[in-house]
Amino acid sequence: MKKIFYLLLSIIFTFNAEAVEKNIEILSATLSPAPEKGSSLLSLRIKNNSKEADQLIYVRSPSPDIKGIEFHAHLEEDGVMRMQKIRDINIPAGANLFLGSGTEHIMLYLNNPLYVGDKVKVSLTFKNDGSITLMVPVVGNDQ
Ligand SMILES: [Cu+2]
Repeated sequence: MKKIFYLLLSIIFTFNAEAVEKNIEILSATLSPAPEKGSSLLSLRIKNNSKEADQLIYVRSPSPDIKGIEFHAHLEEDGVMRMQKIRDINIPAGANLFLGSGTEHIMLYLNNPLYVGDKVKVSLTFKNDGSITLMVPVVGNDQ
């Protein structure tokens, strides 16, 4: 009897997981090469199909090559562009948003170099839409 109960419970949970509709679509994801260990820029194109804004709140990677991940904004101060750490990235309702060089972006700090052709597993967590896990390729600047 207990077994049947757990089986039913797992069916209900599976059904619910599939019934939840995803509003966030990741249209592209790339990493910049870092031949010397340092940092790599994670560029994303994100579409929010919801009528409500969402927020990118965490980016994580299980890879031992990744030491830390930060969200950055570009700010102009006395004519000089600087990067500043920010807590999260807003994804407006209906947006088709590019996060990368010159905008709000995601920076990975590295324990090891990253070369063109490498792939890094990355999980993005959105406040409303939950998590998406991707294998992100390292591509050259001309690609
Ligand atoms: Cu940065």
